[in-house]
Amino acid sequence: MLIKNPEQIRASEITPEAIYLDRRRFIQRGIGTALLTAIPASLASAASRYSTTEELTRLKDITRYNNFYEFGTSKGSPGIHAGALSTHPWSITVSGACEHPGNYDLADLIKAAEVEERIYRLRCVEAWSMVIPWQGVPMGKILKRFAPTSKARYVAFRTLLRPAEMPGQRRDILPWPYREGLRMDEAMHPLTLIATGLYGKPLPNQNGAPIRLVVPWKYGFKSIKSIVSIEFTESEPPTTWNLQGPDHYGFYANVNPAVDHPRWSQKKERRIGDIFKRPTLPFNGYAKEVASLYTGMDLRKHY
Ligand SMILES: Nc1nc2c(c(=O)[nH]1)N[C@H]1C(S)=C(S)[C@@H](COP(=O)(O)O)O[C@H]1N2
Ligand SMILES: [Mo]
Repeated sequence: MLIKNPEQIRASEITPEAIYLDRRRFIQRGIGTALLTAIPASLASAASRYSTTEELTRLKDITRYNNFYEFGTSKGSPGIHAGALSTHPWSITVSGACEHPGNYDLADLIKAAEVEERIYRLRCVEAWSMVIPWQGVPMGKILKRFAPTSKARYVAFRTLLRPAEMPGQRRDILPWPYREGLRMDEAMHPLTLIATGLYGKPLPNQNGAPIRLVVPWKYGFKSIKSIVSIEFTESEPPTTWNLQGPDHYGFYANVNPAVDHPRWSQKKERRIGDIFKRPTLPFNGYAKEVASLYTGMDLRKHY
């Protein structure tokens, strides 16, 4: 086998993906991080017990095959148009049933030192899936700082409304701004992530810069992008896809191979990059961690 030494590798051969994978290999072998100053602190932490070891989806697919209707409805549109969105400065309004409502600057909300890596499956309701190496902070850690009161039973999220930079918002595709929500125990679950990056780089705009939600056991539409508002509520908040099609898109939207969508059977999925389909798992393979949140609930009714 011919092994190239670093001088022989042309710069053009080194992709951000390759650099990221290489760093991970060093970390996994336990090589002291003091020597590897280029490694973000986030990646130097031990592999999370919540991460999958499945093969990662290619960066090119993660950033060129997207759903972000604010930038158009075809898969390639966000990759083409989202670059125009300006994400500096970015602030988030926190309101509702909590002791510390206010307008928070993103940098004050998320400290670099807290960022960790999570490799999660993402399963879209359209029956495709990916494996994405996110960087982010467990949502619960952030929500706790606002001291939600006993009246806070749900959390509602909203995406930025800025038609000047989001061409999809100039058309009546969805009720804008995009809204999502979680029950409080779902939001506080350790798997629920506020993502700030992927593949060791700041979040690309098409993936929801500067911060987006990632709830790996639910269909992808719950994982709302480019969040500007967090509100603690007493009752179940309205959500975009549920408003659009109440019979097809439930509030819970837990991945469930036993409940089909009229357009897509949910029994199987195509992992982007694969040829053959694979079976879809209940709760997207996270049943051990999250099934207990739904004890006593009829998940055929609460789809
Ligand atoms: N604001 C907003 N968030 C969104 C969407 C959207 O159209 N607008 N699409 C959702 C859907 S349907 C999916 S599958 C995921 C896709 O995330 P990705 O493009 O990073 O893979 O984002 C979700 N978050
Ligand atoms: Mo989706």
